Amino acid sequence: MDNVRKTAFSGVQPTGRITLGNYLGAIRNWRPLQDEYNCLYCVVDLHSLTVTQVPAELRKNTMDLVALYIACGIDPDKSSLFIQSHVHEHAELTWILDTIAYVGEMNRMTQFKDKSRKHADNINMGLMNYPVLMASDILLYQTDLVPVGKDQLQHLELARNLAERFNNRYSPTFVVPEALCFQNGCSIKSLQEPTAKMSKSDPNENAVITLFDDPDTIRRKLRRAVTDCCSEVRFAEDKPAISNLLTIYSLTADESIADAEKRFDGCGYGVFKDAVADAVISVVEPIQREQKRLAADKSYLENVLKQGAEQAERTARKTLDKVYRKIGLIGRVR
Ligand code: ATP
Ligand code: LTN
Repeated sequence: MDNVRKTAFSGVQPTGRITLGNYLGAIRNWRPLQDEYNCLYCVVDLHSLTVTQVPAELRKNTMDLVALYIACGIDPDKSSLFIQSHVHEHAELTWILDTIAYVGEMNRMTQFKDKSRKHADNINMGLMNYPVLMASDILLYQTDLVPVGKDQLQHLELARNLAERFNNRYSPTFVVPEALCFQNGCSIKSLQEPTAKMSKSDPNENAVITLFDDPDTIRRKLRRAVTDCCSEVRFAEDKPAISNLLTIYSLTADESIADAEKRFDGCGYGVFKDAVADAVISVVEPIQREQKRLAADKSYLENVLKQGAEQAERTARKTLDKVYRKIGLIGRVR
């Protein structure tokens, strides 16, 4: 790894079909960082185990997501692209950080509370520990920058707190990371319930556009999207549904919200929704084509993952050795 450049790290869980929210809020913003930072992009499969997975589906989703990263412009020659479970240091550092994380602070995590409500029959220790594993992902690589959607800011704050706590208790060891949220921290909302975020695990398929939906499905879902009263295309707090569609349009058509409001002034919702569909399809279709091509090339993907894990492991091992030493564990003679 280049020691002069700063480091960026991010990841997405292979918990299902990647949504337009994941793409616009996170993955899309990763590509431009590659020329300036040492980038590590990870498929965080261990995180996804916190909710029940079907093993065969998890395997498929993981490889599909690797192909999708590349289709979205992650270049394996510029970035380390790897699967979290391939670098065992992630799980090991989690145990160490667990011993300095307080149950009280973990209990306050919004995502933990949300997921506990949604999966009341499976509130496992992993669900509560999820943010510590995420902190380990980040801190292992001495990460400076973490490009994520707005919903992850609380987790990032915990990573910063754990880094500072460890540094204060022992001695400076971890870089304290910063979040990078684009478009003023854009958050794409559900098409059916525009005050909730669009989420891959939403059981209502009509609420979510995935990067795997075909053009007809995308258009149908957008036509069925709920709207607000008064058939006026305007961005406003009391118009969450139309504001969400305007955000999606603005990001996919690359036009400001103000220009879009002017363009659709007096057009009515039908015309507007079709234009949103056109813009979304024009972004999603080329990615989809490339993803499909790459997903079929198993040996290429395996090579990318091998190289990515080897690169990641070198830095991860160095950090973990340092951590073990500082806390008083005896280093293994090799
Ligand atoms: P799940 O439904 O399984 O919890 P998710 O859709 O919330 O998944 P994650 O894997 O948790 O997706 O998130 C991956 C990345 O996408 C994160 O950086 C997150 O901030 C971002 N992200 C997720 N949903 C949205 C959204 N609706 N709008 C913007 N960014 C999002
Ligand atoms: N919790 C994140 C996924 C994630 C992540 C990370 C993101 C796991 N580890 C490290 C950035 C950096 C989420 O998006 N739900």
